[in-house]
Amino acid sequence: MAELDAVVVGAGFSGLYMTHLLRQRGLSAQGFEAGGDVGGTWYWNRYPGARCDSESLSYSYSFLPEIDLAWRWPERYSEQPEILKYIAHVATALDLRRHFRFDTRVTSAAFDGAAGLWTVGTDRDDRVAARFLVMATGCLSIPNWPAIDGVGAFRGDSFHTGLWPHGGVDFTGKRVAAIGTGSTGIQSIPRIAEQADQLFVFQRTANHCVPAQNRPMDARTERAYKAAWAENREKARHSFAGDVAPEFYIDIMDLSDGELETELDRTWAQGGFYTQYPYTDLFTSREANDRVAAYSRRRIRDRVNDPRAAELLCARDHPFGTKRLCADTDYFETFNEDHVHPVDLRATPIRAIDETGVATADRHYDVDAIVYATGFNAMTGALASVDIRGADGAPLREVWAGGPVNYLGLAVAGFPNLFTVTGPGSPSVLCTMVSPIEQHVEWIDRCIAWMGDRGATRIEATGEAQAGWVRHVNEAADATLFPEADSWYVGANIPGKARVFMPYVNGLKVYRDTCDAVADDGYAGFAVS
Ligand code: N01
Repeated sequence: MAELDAVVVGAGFSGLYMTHLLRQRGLSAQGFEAGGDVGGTWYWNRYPGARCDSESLSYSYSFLPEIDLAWRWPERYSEQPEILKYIAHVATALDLRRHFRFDTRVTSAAFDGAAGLWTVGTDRDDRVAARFLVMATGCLSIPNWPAIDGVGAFRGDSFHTGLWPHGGVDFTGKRVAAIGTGSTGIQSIPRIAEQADQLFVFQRTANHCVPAQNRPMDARTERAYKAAWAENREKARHSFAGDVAPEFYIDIMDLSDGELETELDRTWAQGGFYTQYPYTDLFTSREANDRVAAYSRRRIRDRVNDPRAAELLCARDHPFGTKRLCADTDYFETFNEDHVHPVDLRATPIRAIDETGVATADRHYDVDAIVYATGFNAMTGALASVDIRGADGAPLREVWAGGPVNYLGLAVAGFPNLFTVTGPGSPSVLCTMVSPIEQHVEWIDRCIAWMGDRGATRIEATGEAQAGWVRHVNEAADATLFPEADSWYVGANIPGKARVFMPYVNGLKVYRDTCDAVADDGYAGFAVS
């Protein structure tokens, strides 16, 4: 059996950078990737309208200034093919593909305490041993097929947005059911509606949504950003959300109604996440949040002609932004089209899917295709899908049955030399993703180098440090409105999943400082031998 320094699972932004750093240190690293090529999320999510809700100029590696400065993003928010092109370019430039086995899913990983090695197995019968195991498996990579009776019975075409066919899908002339109105549904529904003959949008919960205000890349903005590239990148690294947008300088509750209206008009015109970055009390004061939510509903009513449809599309059951905020392009106007029909699943729940379509409480919808925009088993799903066994043989999925526990979102007590990138307990999904990915990967790289320098071969989070971190992550979340929503952040989208708020809400800067302090302190909270 091959014996390596490290195995890296996943060839998205995280796994590629991790592999690059390990190889730069002269360590042997084998990567495995279930997809046929690099890209991670951007390899799988090819649904119509798939686009990044983070600004293109911030959504790339900061450790490659030459590529970054030369790269031309066509739009403010990049479409999936553009991002995949960028990742593929980086993989080629750094010659990273040769370190990966593609079309290969890691199925098991067990730590042998005596040898101090992980034995990793795949669905293609690979078996390799490695000192370190880095799970760079992404936060949103295990598609959630909803638990609806008869999902497999449908005789037309079924698509999950997270497993979209590479050749694309032509819905021209088709009757289509779209189930799910989160970020993905909101991006894809307008594009599907452009082709479909009839489109039925099955909505269980209206989500808060702001206009993306996507547009072709503005040449002046790009020039200004690149002229101050190093400062911008440094600012993003030490920001709350890994971005350059101005953050937290306005108390909503200090503003009169008129002032707030003007202020929100301004941020809505900027679009996207700019609508949540400036506000200090948006996620801590229900009253402040309610005022923004009310404004957002008014803006939707302005866009949807049919008042009943407009009311249906207005989010009410959770505070603004406490489910991941959606950003739309033409979503609400789509419902002004005669062939687009919203279906209110609160009033008429889906009873079953059958051979010919979708049966709700009050009627049957005959369709040719069903699109499931039903999300993912987020943050823990990919880790739980691998049979990972720690030093005493305990399976990670059982250790996490009551909710994920770890130290710094990076390491789990009882699982030596295992690192997770952007796992639960880290700010990850609350940020522009590439920034926390770089922070995690660089921290892991530094840790492995530090161990090498002092001849250490084993590092493991202590139970005490882990308990303290889990407590801190929970307390931080409980000081906000986030846990109120039935979101994937708390696992509420997966039946039976423990309800725990998984991301770390105090932001990237605080998190980075904490992780750096732990490292500076000789990896406090870890047992090293
Ligand atoms: O998934 P979701 P998503 N019957 O879980 C509905 C990221 N992302 O793929 O709210 C009927 O948010 C469910 O209804 P409800 C981003 O972080 C990023 O849209 O549970 N409906 C909901 O409407 C995002 O948050 C970008 O009541 C069912 C929908 O399906 C994350 O991916 C772009 C159902 C699922 O929404 C996930 O977004 C797109 C059922 N049984 C996405 N089960 C970027 O910008 C579920 N639903 C990078």
